[in-house]
Amino acid sequence: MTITITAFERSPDGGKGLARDTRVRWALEEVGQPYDVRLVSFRAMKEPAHLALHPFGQIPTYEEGDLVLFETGAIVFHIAGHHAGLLPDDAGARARAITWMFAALNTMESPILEFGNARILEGDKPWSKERLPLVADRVRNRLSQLSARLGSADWLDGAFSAGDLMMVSVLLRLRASGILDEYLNLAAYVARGEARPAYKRAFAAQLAINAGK
Ligand code: GTB
Repeated sequence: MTITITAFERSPDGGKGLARDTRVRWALEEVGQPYDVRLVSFRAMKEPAHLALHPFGQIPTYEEGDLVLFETGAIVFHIAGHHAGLLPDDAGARARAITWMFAALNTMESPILEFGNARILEGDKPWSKERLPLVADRVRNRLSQLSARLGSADWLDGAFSAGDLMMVSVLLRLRASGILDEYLNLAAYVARGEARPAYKRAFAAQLAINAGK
């Protein structure tokens, strides 16, 4: 069955791969599933046809026959659950990989998004100078804890899994801030993720759409 995802017609990052369709593309590449992409404008995202797929008017969405999904956590979990390559067969290891997906999305992504908002959207507010260090320290706190757990391992729990895919995708949002480089093992972990052929294919595919826009 054909898989179709949606992505920005024009990503505000100009092809840095930070929009969340990249993590879905990466998952599909890891499991070797071909997919189509439907590009949507910011205006089209808020119109009824797209809202029928995504109640919050965002990208990405995922369509496979009658199935329509939104939320990258749910989409990557669906892909990982239906194709070999992203979740271990052993029940315990599988549950731990899923735990890392949730940790990436709940425990790590929340302060990272807040930090991004504080840096970019609120940077011109009079209170920004006071608030930004607090928000940055919340991120550092989580990064220290994650760094301690990862230690010198390549991946979070044995072999590469959907948990790593999601964690690397979330950490990538920090690169421009320089904060990730304070944690050498995490910077190397993210680089390992980016070096995977499947990530490179996913990145190149979104770049082909967004480069030069
Ligand atoms: N929790 C949802 C998920 O994981 O799927 C979040 C989806 C989401 O935030 N989608 C964003 C969106 O559609 C695109 S990825 N935004 C439009 C809107 O809400 O109207 C977030 C994003 C956007 C831009 C950059 N960038 O340019 O660097 C990075 C990430």
